[in-house]
Amino acid sequence: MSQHNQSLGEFIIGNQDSFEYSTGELSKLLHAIRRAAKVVNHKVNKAGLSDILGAAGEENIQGEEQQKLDVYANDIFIDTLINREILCGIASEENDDYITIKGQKNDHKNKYVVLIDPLDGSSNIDVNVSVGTIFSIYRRVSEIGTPVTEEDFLQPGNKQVAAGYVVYGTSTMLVYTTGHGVNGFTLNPAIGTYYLSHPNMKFPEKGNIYSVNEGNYVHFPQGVKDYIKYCQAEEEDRPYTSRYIGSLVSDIHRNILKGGIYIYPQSSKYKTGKLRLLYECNPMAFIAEQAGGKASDGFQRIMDINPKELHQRVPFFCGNKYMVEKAEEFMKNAK
Ligand code: AHM
Ligand code: MG
Repeated sequence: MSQHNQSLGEFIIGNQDSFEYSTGELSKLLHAIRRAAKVVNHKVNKAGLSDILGAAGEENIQGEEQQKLDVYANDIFIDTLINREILCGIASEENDDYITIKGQKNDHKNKYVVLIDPLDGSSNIDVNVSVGTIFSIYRRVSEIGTPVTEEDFLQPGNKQVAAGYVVYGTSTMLVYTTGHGVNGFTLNPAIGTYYLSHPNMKFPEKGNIYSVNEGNYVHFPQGVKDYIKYCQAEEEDRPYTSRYIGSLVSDIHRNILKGGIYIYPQSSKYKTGKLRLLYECNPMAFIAEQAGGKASDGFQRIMDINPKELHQRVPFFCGNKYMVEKAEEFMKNAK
């Protein structure tokens, strides 16, 4: 990758016309996300140097301890996105309720909503392991000129107009889709520009990685236990190799590049799974499908689920299509 590669800014402008509504607003929104991600990246990179490690002393709506960087990343994304005339609302993992944006003229004329997990996997920060940001973008369904409603956020994933993630890893990458394939951009920190480094990302045809928190094995449903045994069996291209970072963005990113399946199932601890449908699973599902993969709750397509609440959790099976289908087969047979 060099500065001869296309920059993210050039790419967004160059591909603006392939977007159905093509008013330039979505491009502006992606520019804003790109900018906020740079600021968060800067902070994440210096995490051991400034007083930013550790807990902030508060719990979020889901009863999880907020890390200082969770709060910081949330503020940066919200402040950056709110001040542009594009969004009518934002929902975040870190906020109990959604935020209504009236717009500078107080006329509620903006068309898009964003759902965001500003810093996913934040319990990994203190030990210098990659974390990420996940975002999902929809057009509002309520009438323009009126305040945004919950209905605008509770749309099924198949209505997403764009989704993506940022991985703050050994290098920082922004990966996104608007429904025309998946493209990945790597940040050159020296000049603060993202360059197209991974055009048209696709799962490789074959995968040999399974990613699941096996410490919870005894609490898993029988179908998942059976599938894990299948992954470990000595046959054809198996046993698969086990890789689990515990940082959704990094685990999925690796599996797209190398081929594999990620599973966070329901368990006796998390009755409906741990991951959140709207700002974790749906955007990752959109990316996975656009990369030729599949995302399911074990029985049905993630993006066809009709959400009932903002912080809803779902079981998540995501990866190479044939691997997810195999896991679904085990889930069905164990029912
Ligand atoms: P978070 O949003 O509170 O960071 O939780 C989500 C994270 C995912 O990144 C990760 O895949 C999962 O939780 C790990 O959970 P566990 O430690 O139970 O395996
Ligand atoms: Mg999260």
